Amino acid sequence: MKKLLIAAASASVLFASAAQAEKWDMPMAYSATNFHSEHGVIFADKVREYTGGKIDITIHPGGSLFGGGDIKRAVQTGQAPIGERIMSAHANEDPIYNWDNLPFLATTYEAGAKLWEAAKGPVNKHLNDSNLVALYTCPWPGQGFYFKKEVNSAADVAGTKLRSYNAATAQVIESLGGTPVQIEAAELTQALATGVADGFISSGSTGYDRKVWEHLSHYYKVSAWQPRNYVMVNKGVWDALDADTQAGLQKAADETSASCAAKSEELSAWYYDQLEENGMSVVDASPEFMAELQAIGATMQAEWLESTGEDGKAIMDAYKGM
Ligand code: PCA
Repeated sequence: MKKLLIAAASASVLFASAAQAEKWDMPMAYSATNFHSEHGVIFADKVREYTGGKIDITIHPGGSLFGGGDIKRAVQTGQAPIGERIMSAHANEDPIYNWDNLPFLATTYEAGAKLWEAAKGPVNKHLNDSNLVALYTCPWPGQGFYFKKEVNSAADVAGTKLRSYNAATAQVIESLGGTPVQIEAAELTQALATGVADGFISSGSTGYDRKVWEHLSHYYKVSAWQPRNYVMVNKGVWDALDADTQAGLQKAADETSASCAAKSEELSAWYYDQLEENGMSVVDASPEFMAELQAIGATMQAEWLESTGEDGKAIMDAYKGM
C-alpha cells in the first residue's frame, strides 16, 4: 500500500511538472553557427534556468521552421509563440522600423546602443500595436559592400544587381544606380552562384557565413549602420504568463542581449580577417564612394523623419540629446 502511494505521488509530481512546462518553438532566420543563433541557444538555456523549467524553448535556426520573411507573421498570429527577425525588415509595413538603417546616423557599437535606448519606447509601442513584445535586440557588425570587381564610386555600381535584405538596403542600391533583389541570407549563396545577384550589402558576418569568397572578390567596409535582430514574443502569449515567469524571461533576455552585442563587436574585425584569408580584398571605400554614400544617407535620414512624424522625431531628438 505504502509503495503504491509513493508511486502514485511521484507520478502526480511528474504529471504536474510536465503540465507546467510550456514548449516554445523559436524560428530564427540565420545560420546555426552565426552568433545571433548561438545566442538564441544561450537565451533558451537561461530561460529554462530563470523560469524554473516552466518555459522550454527549442531553437530552429537558418529559416528551417519559418523563412526569415515569414517569422513576424508567424509570431503575430500565434503560429509560433516566439521568434527572431531583423527588425528593419518590417519597414515596408511601417517606416519606424528603419530607425537602425539610416546610413551614418550611428556607426559604432556605442552609438548604436544609444540609438536603441532612444528608439526603444516608440518602437515598442508600434510592436505592441502589432501584437508583439520585444524581448531583446542584438546588433550586426557594420554594413559594407560586396562586389565581384573593384568599385570606386556609384558609376561602378550602375547596372549591377545587388542583393538587399530590407527596404533601406534596396533604397541605397537604387540610389547608387544598381538594381536591388530582395533575398534572405539563407538563400544568398545560391543567388550569387546562379547570377541572380552580383554583390550585396551586409556585414563581414554574413559574407563569412555564406562563404561568399567563392563568388565575390571585394569588400568595402563603409560601416555606415548596424541593423539589429530582435527576439519577439506574441503579446497574447506574453500577457498570459505570470509575473515571475515574465521576469525570468526578461532577465534571460537582458543578459543575452548584453553578451550578444559584446560578441558581435568582438567578432567584427575577425570576420574581416576571415574574408581576407579566403582571398578577398577588404578595404575602406574610396573618398568619392564615401561622399556619395553620405549624401544618400542624409537624404534617407530626412525622408525617414518626414515619414515617421512625431515618433521618428522623438527618437532622433532623444538620440541627439544623449
Ligand atoms: N547580415 C544580415 C543582415 C545584416 C547583416 O549583417 C543579412 O545580410 O541578411
